[in-house]
Parts: sequence; C-alpha cells; structure tokens
Amino acid sequence: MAEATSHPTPPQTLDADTLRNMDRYWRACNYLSAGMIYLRDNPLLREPLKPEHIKNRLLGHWGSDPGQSFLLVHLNRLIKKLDLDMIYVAGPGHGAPATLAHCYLEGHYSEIYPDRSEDEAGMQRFFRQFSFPGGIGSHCTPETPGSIHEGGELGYSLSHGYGAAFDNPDLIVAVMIGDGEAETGPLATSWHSNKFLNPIRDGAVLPVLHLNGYKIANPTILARIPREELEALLTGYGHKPYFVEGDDPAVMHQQMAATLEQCIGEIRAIQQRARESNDASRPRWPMIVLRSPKGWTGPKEVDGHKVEGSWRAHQVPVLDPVTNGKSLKLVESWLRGYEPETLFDEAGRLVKELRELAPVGARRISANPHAKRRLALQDARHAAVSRLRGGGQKAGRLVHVADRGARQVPARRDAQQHDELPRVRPRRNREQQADRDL
Ligand SMILES: Cc1ncc(C[n+]2csc(CCOP(=O)(O)OP(=O)(O)O)c2C)c(N)n1
Ligand SMILES: [Mg+2]
Repeated sequence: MAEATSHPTPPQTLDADTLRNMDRYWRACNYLSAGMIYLRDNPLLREPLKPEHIKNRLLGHWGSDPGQSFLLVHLNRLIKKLDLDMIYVAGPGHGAPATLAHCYLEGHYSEIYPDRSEDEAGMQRFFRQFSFPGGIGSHCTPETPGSIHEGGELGYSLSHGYGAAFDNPDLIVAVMIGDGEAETGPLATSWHSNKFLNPIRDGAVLPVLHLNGYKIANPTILARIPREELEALLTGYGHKPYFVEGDDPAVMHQQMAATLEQCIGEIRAIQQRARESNDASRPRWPMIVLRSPKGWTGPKEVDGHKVEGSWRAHQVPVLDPVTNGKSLKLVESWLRGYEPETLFDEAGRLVKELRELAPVGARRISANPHAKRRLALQDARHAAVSRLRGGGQKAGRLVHVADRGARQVPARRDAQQHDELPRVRPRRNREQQADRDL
C-alpha cells in the first residue's frame, strides 16, 4: 500500500499572522454563507436582529459550506504563493453559498453583477437574491461565476474535473467530493478517470473527499468504514491519499496548509518528470481526505439536539427565527460569533488585509478563464423567443458563450435577423478526442 500521511502534530506551515488572517477570511465566508440563507436586511448586523430582517422562507444548504470554504481559503493561499492556474469544482454543489461567498469576497461577483456591490447595500442584495423569487438558485447554477458544474445533481464532479484537465497541461482542478455524492454510481465509477490522465499533455485533478459524515439525514459509508479500509480503497483506485482530520480550526489550518503544499508539490514533480523524460506512464496522483464536522462552526445544539457534526446541519439549522424569539437569539449569536464588524470595513467591504489574501485578476478561482463560461441568459431568452416566432432550429438553439467574447463574436447572418444571436462556437473534434492515447 502506498504510504498515506496525515499530520497529527501538524508542521507549522503558517506563521501566526497568516493563520489568524486565513481563519478570519474563512469566518467571513461562513458569515456570508449563513447570511445568504437567513438575512434579507441588516446584512452586517449593525442593529439587533429582528424578525423582519429574516427571510420568510428559509432555503439553502449550510452543512456543506464551512468545509468547502475551508478548502477554498487554502487553495487561494497556494494559488497566490505558487501562481497556480486552478479551478474548483463543487461536488456538493447544493452548498452554493460557499462558492458564492468566495466569488463575492474576491470582488468578482460585483464585477459581473454591479448592483451586488462590495458594500452594505450590495451585500444586502447579495443575501436577498439567494434562493429568492426572481433571484438565484440555492445550488451552483450556470450563472455562478467560476463554476463549470451544475450543483443540483450529485455524482459528476470528478468526471467534470477530469474533463476540464484533459488537454490543459497547466491547469489544476481541485474537486471537492461529498461523501454522500461519493455513494452515487457515476462518482464511484469516476475514480478511474485518473487512468486516462496523461501527465505530459493533460493538467491535474486534485480530488478532496469531504467526509463530513452525512448525506441529508443519513450517515455516509465512507465516513463510517475504518480508516485503513478507506485508505486501501482509495489506494486501490490509484491515488495516494493524505488525511486532514479534526475540528480545531487552528490545528486544521496547519494540517491543510501542509497537506496541500505536499500534494501540489507532488503533482508538479510528477508532471516535470513525465515531461522531461517524455514518459507518460501512469503515476500515483495525490488526493486529500478532509474529515471535518458537518455544519462546522454553526450552532452546536438546537432545542437540545446536536446540530454541528450531525445530519441536522444539512440545510437550515435553526428553522423558526421569525416566529420564535429564542431561535432568533440563537441565529443572532451564531452570526455575531464570526465578528463581522472585524471582517468588513465601515462601507461593508472585506477589510484590506483579508482582501490581500485572495489571488487577483484571472488567477481568482471565480474568474479563471477555464471556468469563465456562463449561459448568456439574455441570449438564451432571445433564442427561445426566436424559436417561438418561427426562427426554427438554427435560430432557436441555446448558446454558451464566453462572457467576455459574447459581444465580440460576429453574429451569424440568420441570427442577425433573429435578435442578434451570437454565433455558436465550434465543437471540439470528436475523432481527435477519441484518439486520445490511453
Ligand atoms: C443524484 C442525486 N441524488 C440525490 C440528491 C439529493 N441530495 C441533495 S444533497 C444530498 C446529500 C449530499 O451529501 P454529500 O454529498 O455528503 O454533501 P454534503 O452536504 O454532506 O457536503 C442529496 C442526497 C441529489 N441532489 N442528486
Ligand atoms: Mg456529506
């Protein structure tokens, strides 16, 4: 069996300041995630929380978010440190608040949707739109910046991750896999995609299996089998698993920082060796198992029932804050526990020292050009209208466009007659793909 490593006494990879600020950044993500689920007003809690500040219908998934955000904060550190070209695939895409929070903190959300600006009013709109009529879905959807993966149907994250890495030799795709998602047929099969990855011509995939223990109301198999059995399973799939396990944030930050550095170092070494020697024999790719509590940092108990670290954290942990004063207080103390007043400045923007932790420009996970494709809804609506008006097949198909390129692509002649539909981009040559050297 390949040597698998965890870090019970983690090396001190992060200095005290970096550790503190990364933890603050993570708290900001968690604050925004919970804010999206609960708040329609008073976004920075600048006044005591009242029932009218809470959304009437509470929808969304909290449990997945803190673990996903934890990983994202650490990916950001390495993207910056090593100038990585990296995208992120959220397998538990129902936990969209984590992805959205990151995009917003990186400033990219406001660039695309200027009314959801980096200030108090923009944050309110950002919260309010989430899972709200006329707003955005509670899963990762095509309009989620930086996401190439629809979050509503579990099972395809790893295959999508590999699809993105093929033929992109410099790209690293970090894929978080839910332990529930891992029980689906498509995901369970897709571990074998690593056999199709050519270390010379393709990029890399870094799977992160998230053992938060639960899938809606049930425990998960992979979180319950003995560690050695899981290690043997993942090794059998061709990986070299590293374990990051625990619930003490300070210890976990150090573990994750050291483990990620190790994994990225191994990925680079594998690629360098293969590319210098022109030897594409199959390596053993590293991967991470993150075992952290579901709903980490959320309410520990509600009405005497365990919530953090249990299935009750999956969606909305406190259900009735509008009608129950005790629940309202609980939500307020939970949100205030992140200390938003120390994370956001007077205007309501993430404070400067935390903004500096994120990569900039196209290196931001939310703005990486490999994932910067979204359905041009406006164009899709036009397409649908054209079809209804008898535009036929040519004019009536949905189009995916790179959101920058959309206006630059010359419109087809028939499209010009039908509300200026952009040209459909050419498909990749299927034969070339089938000819991949396995
Ligand atoms: C194919 C499929 N089956 C069922 C569901 C319903 N569903 C939504 S979330 C969820 C649990 C997911 O658990 P996990 O992957 O462990 O993610 P977590 O929330 O724990 O991070 C399920 C079963 C779904 N979205 N897709
Ligand atoms: Mg789970």
